[in-house]
Amino acid sequence: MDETTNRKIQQLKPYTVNNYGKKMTTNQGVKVSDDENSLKAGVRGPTLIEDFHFREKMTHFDHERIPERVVHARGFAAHGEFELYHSMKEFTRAAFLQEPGTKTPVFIRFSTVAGSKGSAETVRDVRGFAVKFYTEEGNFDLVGNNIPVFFIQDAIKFPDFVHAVKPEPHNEIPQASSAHDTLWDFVATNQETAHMMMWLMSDRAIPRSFRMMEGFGVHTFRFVNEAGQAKFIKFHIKPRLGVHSLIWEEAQMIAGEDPDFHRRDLWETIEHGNVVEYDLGVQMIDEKDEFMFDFDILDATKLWPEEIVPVRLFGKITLNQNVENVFAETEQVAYHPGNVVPGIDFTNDPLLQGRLFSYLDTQLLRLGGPNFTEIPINRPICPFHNNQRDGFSRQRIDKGQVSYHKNSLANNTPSTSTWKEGGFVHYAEKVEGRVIQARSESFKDHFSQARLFWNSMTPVEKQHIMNAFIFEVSKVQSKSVRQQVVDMFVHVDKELATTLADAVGVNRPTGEQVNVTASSPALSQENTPKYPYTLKVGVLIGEGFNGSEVKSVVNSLLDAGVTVDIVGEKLGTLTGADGIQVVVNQSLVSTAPSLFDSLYIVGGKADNQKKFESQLINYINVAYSQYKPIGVASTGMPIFSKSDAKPGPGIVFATENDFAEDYIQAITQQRFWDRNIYIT
Ligand code: HDD
Repeated sequence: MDETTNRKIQQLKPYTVNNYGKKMTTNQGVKVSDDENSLKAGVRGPTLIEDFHFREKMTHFDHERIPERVVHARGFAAHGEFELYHSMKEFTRAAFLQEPGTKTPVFIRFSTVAGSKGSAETVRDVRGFAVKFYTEEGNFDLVGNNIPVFFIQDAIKFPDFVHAVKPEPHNEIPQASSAHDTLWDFVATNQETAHMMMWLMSDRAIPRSFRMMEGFGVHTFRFVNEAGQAKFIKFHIKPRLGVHSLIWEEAQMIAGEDPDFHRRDLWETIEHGNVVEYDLGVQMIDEKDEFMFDFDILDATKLWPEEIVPVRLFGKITLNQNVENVFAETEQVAYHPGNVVPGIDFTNDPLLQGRLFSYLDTQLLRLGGPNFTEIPINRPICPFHNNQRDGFSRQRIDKGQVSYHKNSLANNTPSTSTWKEGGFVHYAEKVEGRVIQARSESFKDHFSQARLFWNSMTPVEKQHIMNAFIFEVSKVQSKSVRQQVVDMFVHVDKELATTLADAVGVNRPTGEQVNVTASSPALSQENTPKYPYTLKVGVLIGEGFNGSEVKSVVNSLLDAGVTVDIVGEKLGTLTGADGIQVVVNQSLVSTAPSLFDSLYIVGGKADNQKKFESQLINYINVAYSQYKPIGVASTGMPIFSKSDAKPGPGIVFATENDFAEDYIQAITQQRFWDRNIYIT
């Protein structure tokens, strides 16, 4: 599906405006004669209010900001399609999940949660993963995250959690960070957070790319088929490139070097025509098996281990078109977990139930009234008819005398639809019980799955989690909170809590870890697929390089789908010893080693040789300390040998027979953890 067949893009087309080459007018369409001087009484006199162009320009500017999202303010989106490859007809009547080959336009917005709209993207945080499916039967929104569980079990606690994680209100510090007193105070006093905090401290919270994250619907939803039979489901989105992360030191550097790192990555990938693909699937549990598990399937702090309840993949999501205008599309898009289509329904998960209220409510404020569904990006691609009328900025012009139901003057239309006609009929779940404000006993185990996650990590992943705990809790000023955190996480792992206690100056914990020995290999990123495709290599190069060698290596990299930047002392053209020329597209000062997945050290001559060499040595040292693969060309050896990097895993020399092949293999592996360096 490209521009011509994606029905959502087609729908947006009439709204897009090209101002290039046009005459400037006011919003009333009047041609403007002067846009640099306001109308004045005398050339040095006061401005006159009758200057309608000045007034209109200024008032529009004065009003051009809207409230940022209360959470997930920092986000980036792209258009694409979903194509069904296995029919799910047996389980759901959702029209877009019936016939293999059916294509549905999608718009996906990725986000961080805590930071403001302009905050850095590589901070430690959960990532939002919100998908709008523009189906023939209306919009279905899968408003998920890149982590399968959540901080709290009941939506009534959401404002408290968000107040705790956002910058502290008295000084608005820290920005886009959970490393502060109020968050950890909330964690220790609300221990249902334990499982999610393990994920937040893990590498999942510093993804390499939006293209390399899993997406999860988190809640238990329902599929309902044509016969009215239901199954409990959880949605999963799996990136075809696997799940990959930055390391913490790298993420922090990138936050300064390129705060737009994740959006740039997605934007450039799509602009270059490269493929961005995920698979969509569900885990399913029969209604009769609702109580078969040692966790409550309605508890959003629990996952369903994939080894016990496998993920059934049924379709592919492809992102292939960037937006035309970020405000019009990405900022104004309004997702809502309550936007479902016939065949997909809710459950009594108390977190989901509360979300069903919150999203519409927040959008009324953020987008200024009830007509935000008419904003082009939010419109369904199917027609919609009802008796809702008026309100701020109403766009559509509903004809006729009648705007009520039932009626006889319009032959009782718009009319409702039966189940058979495709009407949404809420699932007739039997519910009984007394009205009560309480938490189910079955929601009370907060530590077993936190430990399951810990057990599933490799030693390197555990070390990263440990380091994250030490970093975050070291930022907490209150000794009492630090002690409470240690005393809480001993229930996950005694060694983790004891090491943390020693590192943050509090007493070692006396409690015990829960007795869980199980693990779930699907949770470890070590088991994820790995490909060289779209990984980024910086070629560090100066005059006098070996042209045929470099050309052949770069061509092999490009053939493997690797993205290559030629990085030199300055922008311009460089000439090799054999006369071959390369164009430098990044200078050593305009980019940085953390922004590459690997470096190819070619070396050579520069105007300021001393500076050039010291810059290259710094690049090598940083990449080496970040466990990245490094390729060394025949001319790169002298510089490489002056760096701190040691020959060993992930260091590939041109002297090797199959250099290009070995180097691409190293790039594919991405990290070489067994380097003997102090940062882990
Ligand atoms: Fe939420 C935005 C995901 C719990 C209330 N949420 C928002 C976005 C995502 C999520 C991805 C950004 C959508 C976009 O790009 O515009 N939220 C989640 C997930 C949750 C979750 C996966 C747990 C499973 N959220 C949650 C709760 C509440 C909210 C419990 C309140 C009861 N979320 C909101 C909100 C936001 C929002 C305040 C802010 C902006 C918006 O909705 O449109 O209504």
